Amino acid sequence: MRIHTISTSPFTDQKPGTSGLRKKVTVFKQENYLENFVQSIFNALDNTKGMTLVLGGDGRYYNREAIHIILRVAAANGVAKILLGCNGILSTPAVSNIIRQYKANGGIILSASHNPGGPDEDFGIKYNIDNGGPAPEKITESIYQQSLHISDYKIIDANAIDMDHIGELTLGEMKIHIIDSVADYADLMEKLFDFELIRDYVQSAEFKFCFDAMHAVTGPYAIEIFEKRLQAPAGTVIHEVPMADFGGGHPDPNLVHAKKLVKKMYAADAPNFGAASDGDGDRNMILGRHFYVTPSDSLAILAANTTLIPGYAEGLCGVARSMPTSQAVDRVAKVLGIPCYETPTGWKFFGNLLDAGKISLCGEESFGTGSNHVREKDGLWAVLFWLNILAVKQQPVVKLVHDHWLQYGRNIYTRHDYEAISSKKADALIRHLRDHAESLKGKKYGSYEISLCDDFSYIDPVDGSESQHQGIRIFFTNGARIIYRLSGTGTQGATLRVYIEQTETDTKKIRLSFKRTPQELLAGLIELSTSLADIKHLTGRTKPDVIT
Ligand code: VG1
Ligand code: CO
Repeated sequence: MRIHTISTSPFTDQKPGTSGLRKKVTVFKQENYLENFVQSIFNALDNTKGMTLVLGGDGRYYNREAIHIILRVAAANGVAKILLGCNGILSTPAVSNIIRQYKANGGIILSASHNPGGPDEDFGIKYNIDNGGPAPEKITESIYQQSLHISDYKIIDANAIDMDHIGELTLGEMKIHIIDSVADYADLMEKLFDFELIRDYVQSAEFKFCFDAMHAVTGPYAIEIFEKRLQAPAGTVIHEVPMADFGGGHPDPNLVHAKKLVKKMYAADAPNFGAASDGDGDRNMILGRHFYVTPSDSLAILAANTTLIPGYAEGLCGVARSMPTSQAVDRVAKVLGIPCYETPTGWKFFGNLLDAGKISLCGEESFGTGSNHVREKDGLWAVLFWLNILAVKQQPVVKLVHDHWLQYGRNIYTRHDYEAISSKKADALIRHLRDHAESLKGKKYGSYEISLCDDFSYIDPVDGSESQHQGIRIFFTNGARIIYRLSGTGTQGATLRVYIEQTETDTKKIRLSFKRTPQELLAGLIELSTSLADIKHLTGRTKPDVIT
């Protein structure tokens, strides 16, 4: 095996964002671009010699080519063994599980998650550590620093391997185990949930279920779990074949992009339960018949019903949510008498809390829910959690949610995204808010009075690391909140996310809210969110591109 040391020069744009490095495929295809980043990962790790790593991706365009490059760089850096998903496919939660199950030293996930795929679309790469979770900021920052100072990378010559058959091969001195992408993950799900009960439920005449895999990574997982192991009728899973371009769609499970599923769920003969997952399988959207469950509510409902699930029968030690996620789960934690942590956006902030046994369930408003079973958010896990609850309770989704609100109170919630605005304008908007935070306190707008405005910063309670500038928060005296932050996953300009939340504890008003949409219920606060940040003037936009 000949190891080549190739001279290279740094790219200045390899700073990992909320979830790894995401760029257009055309950027990744530049000479040395991927090689540089992979070598920077290895340089940031103490010692790559003898390591075992997990490798796989969501099957998007450039997945296979990237795997070949990564294998050759890994072999040259002395990595001993790679566990590679068959066909190069592994969902993000499956990677997390495999790292943990086989005690690997880490893993590399190739995905740009919910972003579209194809020659002119997005690609991404992310490093996960030995707990199975995304590398913490300390490591991503070190990878970035390495990328800024890299002068060469190591690579071996090798032909493309056959990754489409389970088995073992060697590349130079490195072993490659091509593993079944689905089996270990499906086995784990069987350990956590009551498959027998769910099997009966999904086969009963009165229950109909539809899962939209969005031509992304979860197709094979969903077929194995829902149609094979749980014996749901054939056709329960739609868009089940993973495609390099996700069939031309955005693999983003929300009301805008999961069109076919949403149409089905709002039709006259709609199924009782609908769900979808994203490009890499870590997100989930939950729908009932003619009813959409807000992700923040979904998290709270899972927390409130945990003890119905065999794998969580002992209850929760604590919960966490990302800062912009609604405070619905806080209410449940309060009733349960357990701590509730508030972290910056991104799953990497939950890892320490999960490892330290401070929390066992966590989630984000962006269709992400997970637990201590792995160290990533987990789409199919959340769907199974819901199925298990429904199988025990035998109630329509809408009733379950309404009853939850009546018992715990309702956090009416929406997120408005302004996509692909110029970075300069977006930065100016946030800076403007930050600079005026102090002066906003005490200001009154109709029935809304600002009690506090700040820029969220977080000190990790486990390792003391500090993360600043995580979003501008505006609190109102009546419990409402507006939050502004810029996305860290986009590949074009900046995306401004505005999170709007209002609390309601009066059961009479909660009942009245059943018939109205969050957009109607929050109209006044939404209006205020645009005027407070001067969105129209500073970005030129009159309405958001995506509302969830
Ligand atoms: C978004 C979401 C965040 C999520 C992240 C990764 O980040 O808001 O909650 O953790 O995507 O999810 P941002 O910085 O664009 O707001 V995924 O499914 O892309 O791995
Ligand atoms: Co994702």
